[in-house]
Amino acid sequence: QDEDCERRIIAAKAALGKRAVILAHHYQRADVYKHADLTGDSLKLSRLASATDAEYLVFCGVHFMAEVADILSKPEQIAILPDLAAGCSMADMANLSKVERAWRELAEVLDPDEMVTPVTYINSAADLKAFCGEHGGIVCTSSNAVKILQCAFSRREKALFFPDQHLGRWSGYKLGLSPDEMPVWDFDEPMGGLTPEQIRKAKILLWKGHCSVHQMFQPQHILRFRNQYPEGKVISHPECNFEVCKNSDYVGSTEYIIKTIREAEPGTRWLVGTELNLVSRIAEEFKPEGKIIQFMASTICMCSTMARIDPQHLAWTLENLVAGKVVNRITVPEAEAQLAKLALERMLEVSI
Ligand code: CIZ
Ligand code: SF4
Repeated sequence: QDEDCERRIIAAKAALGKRAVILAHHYQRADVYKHADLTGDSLKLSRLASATDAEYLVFCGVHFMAEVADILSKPEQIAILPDLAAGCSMADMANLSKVERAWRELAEVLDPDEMVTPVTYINSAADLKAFCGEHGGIVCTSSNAVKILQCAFSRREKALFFPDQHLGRWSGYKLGLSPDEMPVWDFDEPMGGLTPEQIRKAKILLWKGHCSVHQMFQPQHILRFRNQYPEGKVISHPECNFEVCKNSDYVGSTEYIIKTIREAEPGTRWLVGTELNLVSRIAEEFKPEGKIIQFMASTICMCSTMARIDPQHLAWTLENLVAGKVVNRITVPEAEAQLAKLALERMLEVSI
């Protein structure tokens, strides 16, 4: 059945030719990834896709990524997500009504000239990016969060960072902020569970969100590795908790992790704290150079929503396109898309 599915994907791809481009995120499973025309992180994929003349952008990733592809692509291009249930649990931890409530509550405590800049990680719904566009805010990725926060601080004194507290905390730490300058905004509590005093003292208010995959990595995984292989290197994604990042030799985005290991000396040993599909892929890729690449946790940590994009859904999507039928199109309403684009463009101006 797997082989049958593979044949169907190859046949449909051939029939569509240059009309469709298949994009696959680094976290995508191997049996889907191998059919990709373009691979990368979410932002790189959207930019590469909009630079093509393809009519259909078949995004093998999660929902917010297909939204970004729709926002940044040409008007005639159509973004498609092969399974609409492929969401991101972290992105779901912030929604517009909770962010608007936080905004109102902050306005009660802070003077207008002390108000915060909203900064959203790209892992968020389009309406939150639009909120940022409307309120002088900006989008960031895991590659540029430090630079984007610096830019936010050059405009206003404080930032509200959502949805990932860990990326926000690590970036603030890199900017020299102390823990009490970065309290957590608990969106289930009135006033984020903070006192007016704490809010006034804060430089970054960290939304209480996290990635369920990266939270599995723990400092003891690193300790065990270092005891066994003192010469080994540890590299982690900034969605990992603070202690994991602090105990790593390198911290950075998926693109950064791949580049760092690619450029490392042959024969080096690595412990990697990010999604399993990515780690397994680079372990294979760099094996011929004698690089030994280990996954950080002993349990399996895959992005289960990303894994919903399976060969069956990809085959079904492509075959419908061959038959002239667009399924699972992702469209961001025009007004929302324009504001979200503004927040994305502010980021692109600061950082390429
Ligand atoms: O922006 C992306 O693609 C994600 C989710 C992570 C990363 O570090 O690339
Ligand atoms: Fe979202 Fe985590 Fe999956 Fe990334 S790994 S897409 S943050 S759930």
